[in-house]
Amino acid sequence: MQEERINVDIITLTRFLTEEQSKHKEATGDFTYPSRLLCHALQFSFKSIAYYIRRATLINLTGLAGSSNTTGDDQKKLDVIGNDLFIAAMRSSGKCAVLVSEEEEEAIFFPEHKNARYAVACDPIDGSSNLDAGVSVGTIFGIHKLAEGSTGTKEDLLKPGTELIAAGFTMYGASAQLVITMKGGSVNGFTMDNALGEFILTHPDMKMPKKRAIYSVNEGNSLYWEDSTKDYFNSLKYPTEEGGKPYSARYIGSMVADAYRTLLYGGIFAYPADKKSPKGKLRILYECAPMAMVFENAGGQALNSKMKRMMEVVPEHIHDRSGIFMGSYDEMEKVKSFHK
Ligand code: AHM
Ligand code: MG
Repeated sequence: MQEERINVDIITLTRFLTEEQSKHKEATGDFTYPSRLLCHALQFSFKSIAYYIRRATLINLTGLAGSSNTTGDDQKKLDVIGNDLFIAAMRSSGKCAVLVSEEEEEAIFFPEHKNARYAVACDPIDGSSNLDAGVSVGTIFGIHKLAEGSTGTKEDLLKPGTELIAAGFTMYGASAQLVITMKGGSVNGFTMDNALGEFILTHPDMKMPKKRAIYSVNEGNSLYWEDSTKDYFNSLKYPTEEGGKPYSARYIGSMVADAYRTLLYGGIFAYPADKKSPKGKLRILYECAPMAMVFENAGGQALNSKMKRMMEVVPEHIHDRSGIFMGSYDEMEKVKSFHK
């Protein structure tokens, strides 16, 4: 019988970031990596949000909090807790000068931390309408460096995704999966080991399949879609070439879960702008731009509904929205050809 080999050289997220940081510094002499303290704080917020989500049904954390957030969505009790946990983590890191959260109308400033050099945008619990059914949700984050001489203003975040120094998400599913990427770097996936209390590198250097016949979109909105969007999705369902097979549809309704599957399996995820929501539904700073960075760094593409590179879209306001199409490289070429 073959003996099972146990991996004793485990790469935790902390180890990974430390090693990457020193490699990067040696290569470029530049410090474009988020500080270790900020990353520790992020990790801690993911672990604690995962913990509360797992226990929600047992400790009366399901259902509404009785309030609505800045974008008019009803807040779940867990939205409020996730937000509070994230804010506390960023404050205690001492490295975050300004934070934008989906759950807060205004940016939050931490002027007590004079040496803080980072601006963070986050959606603490994305897809929260799914929470009470135990469906996967996630936290999305994007990190910018403060402009030279800035002590932290909204403008430090009102920048294109191309200036993000790091971005990613954690999906709270059967296990907690953290995906992170740095500017110009690879995409790496970590799985939470609850026994060790650590995120372990399980998906190094993630690359998206170039194509896959899976589409992920809320087709309930198709009545409101532009004709080009209708034509594109119809072409996936009713192939005209001989022997062509229709695509499979997969839609969870949690961007993080739909994006994670698309990243691993390939295909396309879209939330197009439409006649009902001409500006789109998903938010640029803490949904679209971080995901676009992950997809591009994994070899995919991400565009807005005007077929502009999502990473180059500059929000005017912190909660601005956009239509988005993101997916495998070849599939995105097809999207473009229908939206000329
Ligand atoms: P939320 O941040 O309020 O949870 O909304 C964002 C979510 C995304 O996770 C998901 O892709 C989308 O809304 C689903 O919207 P819909 O229910 O309209 O399909
Ligand atoms: Mg959201």
